Amino acid sequence: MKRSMTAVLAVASTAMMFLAAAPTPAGAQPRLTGEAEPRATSREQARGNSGEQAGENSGGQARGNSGAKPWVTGSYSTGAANAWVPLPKTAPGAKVDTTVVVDPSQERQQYSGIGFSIDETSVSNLWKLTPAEREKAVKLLVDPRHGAGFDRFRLTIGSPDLIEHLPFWSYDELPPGVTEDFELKYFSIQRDIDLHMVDTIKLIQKHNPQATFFASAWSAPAWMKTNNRFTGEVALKPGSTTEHYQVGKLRDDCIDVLARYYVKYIQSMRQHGINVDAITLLNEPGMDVVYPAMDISVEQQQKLSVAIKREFAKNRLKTQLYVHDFNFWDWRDPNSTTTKNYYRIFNDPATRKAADAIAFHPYWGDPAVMRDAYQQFGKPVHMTETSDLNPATVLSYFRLNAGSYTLWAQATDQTGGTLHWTDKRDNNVDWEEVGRTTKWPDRLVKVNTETKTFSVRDELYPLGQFARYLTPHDVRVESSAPAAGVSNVVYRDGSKFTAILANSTDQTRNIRIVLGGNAQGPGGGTQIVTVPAHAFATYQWKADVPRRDHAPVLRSVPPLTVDQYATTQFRLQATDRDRDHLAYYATELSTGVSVDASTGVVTLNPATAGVQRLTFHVTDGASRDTVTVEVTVRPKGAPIGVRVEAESYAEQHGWTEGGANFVESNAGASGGRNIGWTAAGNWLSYRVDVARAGTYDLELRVANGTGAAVTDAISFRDAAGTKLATVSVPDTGGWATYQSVHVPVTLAAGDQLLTVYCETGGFNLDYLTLS
Ligand SMILES: [Ca+2]
Ligand SMILES: [Ca+2]
Repeated sequence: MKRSMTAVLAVASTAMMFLAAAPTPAGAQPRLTGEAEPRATSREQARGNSGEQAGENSGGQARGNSGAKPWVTGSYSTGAANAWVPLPKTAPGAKVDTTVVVDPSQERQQYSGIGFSIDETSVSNLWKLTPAEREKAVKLLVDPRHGAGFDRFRLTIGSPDLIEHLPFWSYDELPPGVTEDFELKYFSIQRDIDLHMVDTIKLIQKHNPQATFFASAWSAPAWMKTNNRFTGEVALKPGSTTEHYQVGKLRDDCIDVLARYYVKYIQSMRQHGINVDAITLLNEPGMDVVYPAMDISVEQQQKLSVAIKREFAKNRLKTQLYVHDFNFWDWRDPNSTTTKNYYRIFNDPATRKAADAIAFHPYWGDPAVMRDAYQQFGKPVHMTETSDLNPATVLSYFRLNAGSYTLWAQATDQTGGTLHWTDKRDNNVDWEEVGRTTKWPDRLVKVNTETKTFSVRDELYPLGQFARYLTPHDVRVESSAPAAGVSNVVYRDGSKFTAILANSTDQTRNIRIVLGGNAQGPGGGTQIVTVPAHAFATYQWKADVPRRDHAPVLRSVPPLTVDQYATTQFRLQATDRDRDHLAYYATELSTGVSVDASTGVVTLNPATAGVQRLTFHVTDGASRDTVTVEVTVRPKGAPIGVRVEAESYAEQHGWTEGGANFVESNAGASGGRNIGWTAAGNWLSYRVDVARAGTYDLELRVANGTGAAVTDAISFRDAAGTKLATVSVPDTGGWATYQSVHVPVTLAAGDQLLTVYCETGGFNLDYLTLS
């Protein structure tokens, strides 16, 4: 696991600076879908399941002016409404706000699920409900027709790092006097049965027969380890007073028996009717903590991977092996020399062959590592543990090729308690005290142990916009980058397309969907879909995919030099021998860059100075061509009234440039990024062009997850270092939950550097605006 936000702050405060318009088509017309059905039908077709119609999301929908059947079906959720609502009708003649380009010539990862962990704390809380209330909770979470349709679950092999009922346990606990058990005679999963883990899985299977399960161990049994201890043991690294390492290592002579231990677990679960279709090699190898954890070297990981696959084959198990199961940063970080660089396990061809997928956790590092690993090794990547409930994060991770998204430890009680988890590096920690004092409030499910009722967070509903509709038959296809406040991810199952669109703005957005160069909808290009403000909406429709013929060709674009915060345009030009309709798009766009899908006109209003390489594509739906344009942005001050992204700083002090992820990827932040890991004495400067001297309103967009307001956290200074204003940061309730604070500042005229100075740390900064 997972640093909780409190843990993140603790690390930060100890100054460990890592992180941790398309043309009207004359050609192919999309076919109309027959009925207004959601996933129920696709799942039944895909998985041979009988079923009923899903009533609550088969109404409404975008209809043609002719009054014909809807061409697109689906639903939307704003979260707060706590419902999956029929798609709104699009007003006739509505203005198109943006175009989503779908490129079926570019297939990416298969969808394999969204769900949560069957950890003992969560299970224990669910079993404090009455049977009827528990069933209601599970149904709301996993039923694809009447609930969110969660379908991917993480089981724990022995106890994980977080449980309600002590002690932590493995499945091979030895009686006094017995020191080893290479025959695994004492193997038993009885504790999982006694603690209702198996019962909970059965309940999930009842309400979602398509649910799938994978499993992770946090440690081998104590006797297989060099220090004969199941929980973690830490020591200071030689020569360091702050950095620790995990003392407990896997014994080299226990690699094979650990592989057989995994086999026995999978076989035991099968006896209960539970198919564990994948295991991870080990949760977070080498984590320097005192909860259950174990170190395995790169060489041991290689040998264990091969041993596991050998034992699986011997026992005719088709179970997959996910390697890594740790942070982005621990896999690889080109900007850091201290990462574990576990990607090195693939230097061994046998390990590369044994691994079916690479599993990631998000607590440290850059999520783009998933995309890079997917491209480099050609293997699926999965988010196997995360506490991030933000549906925007799910969408962005799926765009980075994650095949699944599994939440961690999502049910606590009304106080946020009932868990034993600590980041304290104390080998003799008082676990009873940890259990009394550790609180993880505001998880997805809150169980009130007094009233025996539950409540869920609003995020459940937008998360259902993915899980209710997608199946493992759906493969992601490439699609255009977020634009006009609307992001998207698109999947294809044969001729059926599923698009999830997220509108992060305060206004309704009307969106044209273009497949290749062809507008989607009856009548050809006249149809648009409408996404309400702050909604996640799912659209399904059927369309013919263009056949492969002649690829479009993009003309190269010479390098450009432009001014920061000034608007410049150029045009992409492509030809196609078949005269196909073409669409222009980019999969990633930096702030201030946009491309018109039909004309290929690129508009630059760069927020960041320096050299940028911009990559654009053109597609006819059957193939694509790509061009990269080098743009040099000359630094200029931001005019008054223009939003200045925190990450677009001119200079900074206090953070390690390139050595730490202080510029954090954050799907909820403006421009997709924020500045984090603030500490007293750090500063960021910004270039601002003040046309007229005067008093302006300074807006700072900040987040603070410490649980307390930070008084006088920031001073705003001019180029001479004079304090123009001091700003306090409120408790915003989370590190990704932003609020604006306003303060008046008096500025001289001219293009000048202004500084955001951290008087203290304890906040994230998204952007600032002077107006
Ligand atoms: Ca063509
Ligand atoms: Ca930002």
